[in-house]
Amino acid sequence: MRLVRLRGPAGIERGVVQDDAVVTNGGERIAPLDLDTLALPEPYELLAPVDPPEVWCAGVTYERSRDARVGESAVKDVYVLAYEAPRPELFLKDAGGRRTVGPGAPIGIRSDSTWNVPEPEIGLVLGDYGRIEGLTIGNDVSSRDIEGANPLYLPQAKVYAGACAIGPAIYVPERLDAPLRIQMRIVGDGGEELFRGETSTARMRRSYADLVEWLLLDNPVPPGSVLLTGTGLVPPDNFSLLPGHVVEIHVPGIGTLVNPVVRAAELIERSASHG
Ligand code: DO4
Ligand code: MG
Repeated sequence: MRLVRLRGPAGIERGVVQDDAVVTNGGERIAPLDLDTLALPEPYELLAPVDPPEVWCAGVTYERSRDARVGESAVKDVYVLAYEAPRPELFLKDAGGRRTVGPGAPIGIRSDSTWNVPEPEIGLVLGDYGRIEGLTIGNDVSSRDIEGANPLYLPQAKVYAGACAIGPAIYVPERLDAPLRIQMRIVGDGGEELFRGETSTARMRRSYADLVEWLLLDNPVPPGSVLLTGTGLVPPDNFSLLPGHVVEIHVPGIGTLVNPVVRAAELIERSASHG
């Protein structure tokens, strides 16, 4: 089952994907829709499938991520230690939804960074008591040069306007432990393919349940929050996102999360001019 959230003439509604349509909670059938991106016809707008009060991220949960951080960082040991330790790396990515966007909306890159990257990750949508209600796709957009300069700069490398995208749907699988393929493509402003790669959650060192248990330990995470579970897909070190690029993250079963790239400062300017 795939659940979506949308804005239409009746306001914000929830719906379920059925064949080639979305059926809203009010019983309205919206078609046609793109079965992959779940883009809806006019005047409907697909939104992030949940409006999370908080977004948390786990880090260095894949060997590929550990190796990338060891390569970039002035302080290499912290990543090896966090990869191997029972306690995972967990950090707060967003609260109040100020930095999180939905499908089709622009993600941001920092003006003080020359090495900006997408991080395609599986997102756990949490209910009461940390129950995993479903899975979505997340993009933990990050600055690798700021992160690599000093681990204490992590919040600046990870938390800024447009640094997180989620969507297009919440997928409720029959079995949570079934491995998922994560594919990412980055396209240039002329439509040329700049990067294509694939990984699988089978390569994750930790289970979803373990990450949630650590996250909720002595920590009142509100229901509806999302936990991104770490990236296992890292573009080559000479690649950096630029305005005009488009990031497409595809997970069979969930769909494709597509987001164009703009300067984070532009997102701040836009929100200021909209009051
Ligand atoms: O401290 C590094 C962050 C790692 C991360 O975000 C990831 O592995 O996805
Ligand atoms: Mg990440």
